[in-house]
Amino acid sequence: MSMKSLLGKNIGAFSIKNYLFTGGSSLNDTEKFLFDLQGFLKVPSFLSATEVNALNDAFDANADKRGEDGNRNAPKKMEGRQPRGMFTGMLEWEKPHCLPFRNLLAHKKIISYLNTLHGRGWRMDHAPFMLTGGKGSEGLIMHGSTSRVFDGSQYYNYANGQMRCGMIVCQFQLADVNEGDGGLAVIPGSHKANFSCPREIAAWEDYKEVIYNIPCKAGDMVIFNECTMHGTLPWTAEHERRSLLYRYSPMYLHFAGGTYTSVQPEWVSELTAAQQAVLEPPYIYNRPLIEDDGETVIRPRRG
Ligand SMILES: O=C(O)CCC(=O)C(=O)O
Repeated sequence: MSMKSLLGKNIGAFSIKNYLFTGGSSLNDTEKFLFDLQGFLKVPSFLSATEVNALNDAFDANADKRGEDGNRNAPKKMEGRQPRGMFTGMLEWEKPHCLPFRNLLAHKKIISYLNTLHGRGWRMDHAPFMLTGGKGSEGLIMHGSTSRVFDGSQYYNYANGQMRCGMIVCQFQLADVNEGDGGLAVIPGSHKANFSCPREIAAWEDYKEVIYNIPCKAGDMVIFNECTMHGTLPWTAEHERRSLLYRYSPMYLHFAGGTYTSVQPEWVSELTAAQQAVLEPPYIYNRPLIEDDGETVIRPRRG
């Protein structure tokens, strides 16, 4: 559906209730404290075992689609390792394999996190991808805009009782990450840093103690702000890394480059109204907003 036609839709459904909507569900106080403090939050058991199995089964059935992560900015002394593996395009895989990925787009449990960090009306930024790789897969230098400059695409702001973020990343672990296995690492608190991160720290050579490789169980989700310094430590475990990344931005922002068209591909029409809402381009008026049930969509003229 084009943006033009969408803007013309459902204005009749607009109501005072919608206009005065309450802002939806929110994080609990502990989660708010931790995200504000750290610039990331681990949410244990976000996915059920059934959901993890369905996602893993879909990857196993599409093992031939594995590519390489083209982003090979590893610290110099780590050069020569094998590149990280990457899967993309899962939302378009043949049924039933695309379905567990489509179900994650507007997952009922993600709503409170995105409402709290973006305000309502958040949207998918980039396409989802999975990072994988066996023992010896290379890392990626720590990166993130911090707070040393204002970057409208990746930022952290707290004002008037609200946290607000530019692009954020939801990383769903589909395999355990034990302490020291490698994979996602962050510098906690760096979303508020006022100085550039020295290269030796970003390349995890010195001050290793400030870099935190987040241990997780399969099914846990880590949500982090793109402005929090983050990167990848080389994978050391015998089992394969399996980290699925969905990135979301506020409704007025589009991070990924290129000229985009607002005409959606045919498969999008198969999605629920809530899932389609997440794939809308950036705009404000009459934007579809997802209610806490993960199904109902309202379209107030302005949120
Ligand atoms: O390995 C990770 O989880 C971090 C990935 C990352 O920072 C990136 O793809 O930009």
